[in-house]
Amino acid sequence: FKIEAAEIVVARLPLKFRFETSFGVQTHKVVPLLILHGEGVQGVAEGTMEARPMYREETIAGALELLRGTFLPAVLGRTFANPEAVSDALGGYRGNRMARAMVEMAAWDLWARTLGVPLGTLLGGRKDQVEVGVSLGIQPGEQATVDLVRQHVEQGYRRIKLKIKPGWDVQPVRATREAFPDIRLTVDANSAYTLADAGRLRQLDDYDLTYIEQPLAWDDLVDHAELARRIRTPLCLDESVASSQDARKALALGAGGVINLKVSRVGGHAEARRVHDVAQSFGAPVWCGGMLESGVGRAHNVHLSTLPGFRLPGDTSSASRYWAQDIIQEPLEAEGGLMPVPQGPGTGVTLDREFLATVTEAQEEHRA
Ligand code: OSB
Ligand code: MG
Repeated sequence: FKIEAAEIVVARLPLKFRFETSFGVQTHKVVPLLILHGEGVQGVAEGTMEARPMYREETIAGALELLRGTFLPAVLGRTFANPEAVSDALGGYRGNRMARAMVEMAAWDLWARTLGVPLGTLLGGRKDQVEVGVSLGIQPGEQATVDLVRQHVEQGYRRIKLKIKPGWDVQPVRATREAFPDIRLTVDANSAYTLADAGRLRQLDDYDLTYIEQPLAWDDLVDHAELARRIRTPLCLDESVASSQDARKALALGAGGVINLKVSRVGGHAEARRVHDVAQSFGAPVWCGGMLESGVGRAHNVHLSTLPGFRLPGDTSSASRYWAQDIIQEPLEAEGGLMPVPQGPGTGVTLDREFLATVTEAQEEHRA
């Protein structure tokens, strides 16, 4: 397939809820999109880096500059045998995996549409629906937490993940567990603790959590391995796994027993599949994380989640939880905790160009 032209669109969407994590509070999402135009088809991907380097080191401004100056010139006007060849074209560059993933993921969508096959099928997935949970931001108190959990349990979500931070950890977990003795419950600290907090984190062992997600530093595996020896609850790594090599090292060290797999964080679908395969070889489950994606990124996530190693519910909850209106035409709605995989070629979703235009902040075109 040929990549004839590229379009960058930056949109801004208001979130329906105030999302508080150990990083701070989010009320809007800036959505950078890359649209690759082939011969009569287009492939679309969403960047998941944020304006500021809080989650990982990448930023939207940095990604756009790399796309313009380096990554797009490496692929525009060229013909590729498959999406792996596209990532190979960017393989000499280090880091910046979320930026490279925009090119790689758009290429997968383009290729899948060229072949007329759903993306998940091309990746080797066989499911037509995937299990999903929700990630709930920090609430003002225990009662507010329990009320919000109840809403989502009633909607059928198969796992509740609570964001925690030092000073707000055991309290919401204890309250939630007392109100819901049987739900699958997890927490996510987004790197807010250190090994000095091991005693506090060990108190979470009393609440039957499926895992504690990324308690320690974003770039650390050794301390996670030490913490894993000191507490019973399994650790799940998110920020710390940027590649299949990271996954191998993490699992070999015992730094975690579960991986939150985000396709953009690891550089695209091909690398995500390698992370999935490494985890499978260690017998470790993976699940699909989210970055508050619009329907574009969400559809990519849902397709990736059809691989067999995704054995725990993902964060790809209903798009209507996040947005009053999405930038794609199709609804992405879970029912009973199951998200249907969009059918049709590629991601199976289509940009709503009319609505997108109303939320677009910047737009540019690139040709060879
Ligand atoms: O740590 O998984 C995370 C959102 C933004 C950045 C990091 C994370 C998250 C979430 C939200 O937990 C998941 C979602 O609903 O998309
Ligand atoms: Mg996380």
